[in-house]
Amino acid sequence: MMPIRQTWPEELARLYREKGYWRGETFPRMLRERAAAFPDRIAVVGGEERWSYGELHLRAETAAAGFLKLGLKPGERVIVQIGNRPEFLSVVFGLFYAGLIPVYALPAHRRTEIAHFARKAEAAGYVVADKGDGFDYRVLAREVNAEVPELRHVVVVGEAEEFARFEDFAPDPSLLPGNPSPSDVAFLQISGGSTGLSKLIPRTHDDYIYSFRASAEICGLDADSVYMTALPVAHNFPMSSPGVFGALHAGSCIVMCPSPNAQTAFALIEKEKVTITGLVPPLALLWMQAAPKTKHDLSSLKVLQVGGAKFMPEAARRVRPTLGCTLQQVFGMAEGLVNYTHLDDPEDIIVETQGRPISPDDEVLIVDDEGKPVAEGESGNLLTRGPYTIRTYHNELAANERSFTQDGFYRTGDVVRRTREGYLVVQGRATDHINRAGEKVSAEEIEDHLLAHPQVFDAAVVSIPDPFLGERSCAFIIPQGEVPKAAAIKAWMRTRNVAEFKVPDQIRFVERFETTAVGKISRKELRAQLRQAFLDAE
Ligand code: J2J
Repeated sequence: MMPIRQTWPEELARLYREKGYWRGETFPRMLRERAAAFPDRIAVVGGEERWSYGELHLRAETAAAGFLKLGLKPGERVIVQIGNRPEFLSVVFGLFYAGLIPVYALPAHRRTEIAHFARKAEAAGYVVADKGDGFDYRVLAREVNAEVPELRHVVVVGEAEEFARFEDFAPDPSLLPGNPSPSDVAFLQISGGSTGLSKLIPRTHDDYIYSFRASAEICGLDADSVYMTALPVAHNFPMSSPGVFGALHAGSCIVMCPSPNAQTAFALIEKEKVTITGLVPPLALLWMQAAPKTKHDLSSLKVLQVGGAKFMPEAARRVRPTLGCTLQQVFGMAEGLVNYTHLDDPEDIIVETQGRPISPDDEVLIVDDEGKPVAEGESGNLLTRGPYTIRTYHNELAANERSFTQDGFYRTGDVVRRTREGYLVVQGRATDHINRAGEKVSAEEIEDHLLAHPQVFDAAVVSIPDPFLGERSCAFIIPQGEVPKAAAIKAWMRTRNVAEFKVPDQIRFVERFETTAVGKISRKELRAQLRQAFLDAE
């Protein structure tokens, strides 16, 4: 089994400790300390469940013993695919307590993605909830198991059928290992996958806990806060910015909202007196549309965070008048760097920028295509390094070469400019992916699937501006032989067992790709040309 590491140069690690960013906290210690300090305070609410900090801790201990009794060994990797319910936390903290390494999959992922994570992480276990959103995850688990037999243990929350049942786990404190080291990798997060398949992002206890502890402070979380997750909790944003982990760190209450739909969410905001939640821009638009007509009392909501994709200033300006709360823009990435507008910033900064970095030691470089810093205020490629930004992906030699500079800066792929006040404004991006309502879809990954179709000679997938989604995907296809139906291509994508958000929104058949340039052009230029031609024709 390949070890998983994430390290920073020694002198920087020392600096990050000296400055108090890395405090030697670990996930197991964090929950144990809180459960001891305020056992009866409510930690998480969802469905019929309402667990105190003490209860979450006991459930996590039981889970940990169960995982180890099954035969999983500390250090092994376990894929977790559970939607917004309290068991997400008992499973994940159970894994932390057992010294196991969670790999966070999204509920939308299907066989292709899960099998890929299983192989890359060399995972030994897979935990799912029986059903979610009408989909049966046990069927998926069977398929993945058949494809990757090394995934020895499947655990199901709910009706387990032939698999191990999570609810049957029994406590056994004698099985639990000691505390991990704060510099150990705690889990693997999933990258947006800007080129090809999603990559695995190793985050350490020290670095990640710093990012959400500081986030919780910036977002004003305390014991009286009620943080609701409406986006899928496995996403880095609702997990850590400040997310469910930031909420636990601050001793707040978490509300697991099963769907981001305005009616469901508004009812929960009223019932649980939610004070803060986070959305992607399209959902924020829907909530603003629904708010004036709702019968629910939303007055407890103090902060609406919006991030994951660019929130347009015209829409951003409407948040306060429509929802009666402060907008907070969040520009972050699972690889590290997170920027926030601050709650007391002037309205123009809140509306027009994507915030500033969490840490005084987040290094931000804005460079041209040759790597030279641009003039102050000009836009360029955003490079960053700092106390919670990774230096490497797991098990990705080629991607690591591309994604990090020699001196350890992460190439975000985003094009930004910095205002005089030090706030970043996202202007666009340099990499070829589609940011579809905050879900990142790699053009290359979709093209690979399309090229496997017998009637597809060539394919190029591009992002098209969309008034609601922000961007949608359009696949340009040069057919081979008889021209297939667009619906047949979409149906084909579904047989590839990928997340539904990767199915192209639009299909265009073309005879050839126009290339005005002499000789070969790059895929990137080709995609840019097709996109422009599409827009010109609109
Ligand atoms: C424009 N683009 C944005 C924003 C992310 C907090 C919030 C979001 C994420 C996230 C996250 C954007 N405006 N406000 O992990 O902790 C685009 C950028 C970025 C990419 C990262 C968090 N907020 N983006 O979205 O790993 O292109 O993380 O590089 O999914 O989303 O995507 P992801």
